[in-house]
Amino acid sequence: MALSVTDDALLQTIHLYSTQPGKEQLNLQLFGMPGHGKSSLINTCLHIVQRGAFMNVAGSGKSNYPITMERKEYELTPKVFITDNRGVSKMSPEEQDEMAAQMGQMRSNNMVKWDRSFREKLDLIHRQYSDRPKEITVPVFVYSAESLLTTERYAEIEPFIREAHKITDIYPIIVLTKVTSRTTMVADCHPLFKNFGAIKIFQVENYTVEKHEHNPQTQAEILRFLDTCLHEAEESVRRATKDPQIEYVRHAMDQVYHILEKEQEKHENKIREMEEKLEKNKEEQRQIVNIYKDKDKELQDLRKRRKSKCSVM
Ligand SMILES: Nc1nc2c(ncn2[C@@H]2O[C@H](COP(=O)(O)OP(=O)(O)O)[C@@H](O)[C@H]2O)c(=O)[nH]1
Ligand SMILES: [Mg+2]
Repeated sequence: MALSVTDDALLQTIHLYSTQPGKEQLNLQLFGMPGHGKSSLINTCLHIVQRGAFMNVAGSGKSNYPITMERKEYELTPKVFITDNRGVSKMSPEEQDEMAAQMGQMRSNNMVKWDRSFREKLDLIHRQYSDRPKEITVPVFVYSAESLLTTERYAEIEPFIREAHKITDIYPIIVLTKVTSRTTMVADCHPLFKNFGAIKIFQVENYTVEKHEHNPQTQAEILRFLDTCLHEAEESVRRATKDPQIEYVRHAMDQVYHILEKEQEKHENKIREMEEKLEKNKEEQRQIVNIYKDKDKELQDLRKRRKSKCSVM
């Protein structure tokens, strides 16, 4: 594998990278829909950084089985890890929630669980807050240039990008994959992602099981991408404006607030319904009483009339 002077320098920077005191490792968290090339991106990064033979370490092509709940971490260097997350099919609130948990480093047993109950979520915060992992998280969003970025898709992705930024204080780094055959689509994607604030965009033709002969463009782009991730991580530590875990707790608290608000609304509606029912019952009672009164009056009149008839006779 030939290395240009620039590539060689970048590769060295990556290998020599060491986290700042207090932080043990850097974690590049990959997100994106199934089949968009996350596992392939990991294989490509491992192959380029470690300079060994190409291997399908991350299990590329196995993404069509959504039951895979695993979240796997791969070591690029002793200080830099790259994490493959379960493919996201729809950017549903549950999935966004789970991504928020992962970016806030609030996860349990490395298992991805979309439907974590509220109680579990709070317990997790409790348990992990005292034993906080010292990772720096850089969110990376993987998007295939073969997939049309429609308005609906755009609307689905937007909250994720916003949330990822809110939690990590880093705009997700965008990696567009499968770019060779889709150059026009790639150009269309750029302004859309930039609109989200995600201005760091890379175009990668991944190495795949079928096609992994040396590609100087892929190599250069991957090295630039990794170098940018390191820079972003260091910048965020330097800014130190946000603590991802506190941001996650905030996110969870917002949810408690919304759940309580909804519950209260439900109760208020129920009370209103019962009050209306009570009012209706009272009205019915009033009507029955009136009917009785009328009947009673009729009866008395009848008696009076009978009495007078009798006295006449
Ligand atoms: N041509 C091409 N194929 C790719 C690229 N990246 C991934 N693939 C193929 O797309 C399919 C899904 O990739 P995979 O990495 O498993 O996606 P994941 O579900 O996001 O992990 C596999 O068949 C890969 O070989 C790429 O950049 N170019
Ligand atoms: Mg995969």
